[in-house]
Amino acid sequence: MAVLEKKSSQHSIELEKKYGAHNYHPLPVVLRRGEGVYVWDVEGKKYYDFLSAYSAVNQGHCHPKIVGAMMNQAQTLTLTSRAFYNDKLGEYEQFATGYFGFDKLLPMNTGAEAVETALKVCRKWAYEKKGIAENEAQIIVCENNFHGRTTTIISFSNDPVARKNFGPYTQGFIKIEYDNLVALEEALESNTNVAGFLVEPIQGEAGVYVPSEGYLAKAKALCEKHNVLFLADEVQTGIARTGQLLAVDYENVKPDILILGKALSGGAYPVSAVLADDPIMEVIQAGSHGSTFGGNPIAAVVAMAALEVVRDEKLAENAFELGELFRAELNKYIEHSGIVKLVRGKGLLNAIVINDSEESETAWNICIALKENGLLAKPTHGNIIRFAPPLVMNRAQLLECVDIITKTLKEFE
Ligand code: IF1
Repeated sequence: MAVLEKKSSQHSIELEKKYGAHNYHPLPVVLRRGEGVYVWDVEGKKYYDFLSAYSAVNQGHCHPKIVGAMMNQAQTLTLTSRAFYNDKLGEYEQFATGYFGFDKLLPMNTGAEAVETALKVCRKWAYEKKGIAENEAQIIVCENNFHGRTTTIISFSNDPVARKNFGPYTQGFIKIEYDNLVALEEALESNTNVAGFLVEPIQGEAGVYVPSEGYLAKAKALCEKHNVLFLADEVQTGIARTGQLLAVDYENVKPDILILGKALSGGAYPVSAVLADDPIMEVIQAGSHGSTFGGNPIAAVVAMAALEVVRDEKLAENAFELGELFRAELNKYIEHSGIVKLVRGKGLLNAIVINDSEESETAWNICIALKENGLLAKPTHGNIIRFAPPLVMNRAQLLECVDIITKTLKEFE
């Protein structure tokens, strides 16, 4: 029997290069274990995880309560499809609708599926409740949005790499500038067929753009005035990431349609959801939407456990406090820095902007150096690095990470 070769990092990288589609350019690190705020590579080196799988692992890697729920259900009943009922979905829907304050939940699996579902619900509501002529509905979206990778979603993206050669593109979207209420009002007043406004409460991929104070509340009010649905994509900003349960909570905005994903499962399993009240969700009747895995019993118990962890471990409060500390500590460094222009974000969704071009390699090189120093982060653009650790981090760990980050940045001064 072949001696089990110790699988080196290089071996794993070469396998992916040879047998996997090259749809990512990962940082050259191969992870094999995660626990809480830490991950370990194949060679046993330990890192702080400052990406949290793009804010999916808010509850920390392999949280025992979440993994325990998943393992127990996996040995009992994994999937029935929705052709039959299962004994966990109704319980989860009752729990989650109460948790977020909506009448109904439509269960899906990935964030993009939930965004697509929300777009379908919005259009169907526009035709059947608002009375817009069929196939005429328009949905307003923001420049530099990121809502997923399906053909319809990239149809309203302005990222050339995400769009190129994937046409023909889905119609029915109006793009406006983010954080611009005048542009939103103009779009609402000059188009009678607007069904909805889809927005990220903080634009994550664009570089953690936090909109002006009051933007979300005023945008919701404009939508109400024009009988247009407000769709909040909280796939990345939700589940306590920004220091509130939802980023829209900072402005006491209740979306007409709420889109959740990622940390809804704590990163243990693909779970996403669309929540709305009855007057909107009732447009969905049997046969008009579905998914093989949507609402499966594992997803249901994992999501309930993940949400209980957020509540019981007060992760939103922790994210708020540690976020304030993180930005305050980084700003002390930035005052004397020649390369970092600013730090921005809310809670533990933050980014630093390097004074270099979007096309530069600087942010990447800094992330390589951070890796060498025991912290994993990834640039969103050539000059922006996102910092998003698991929300279970404690103050001492955060301060140690600030030291690693500032020490590494000084190497580039
Ligand atoms: C990639 C970005 C982050 C999202 C928002 C929906 C989705 C996402 C606000 C779709 C997903 C992921 C996708 C992943 C990298 C990551 C990402 F860089 F792509 F933009 F987080 F910022 N709405 N974001 O952020 O959810 O279908 O992936 O479950 O595609 O490279 P998904």
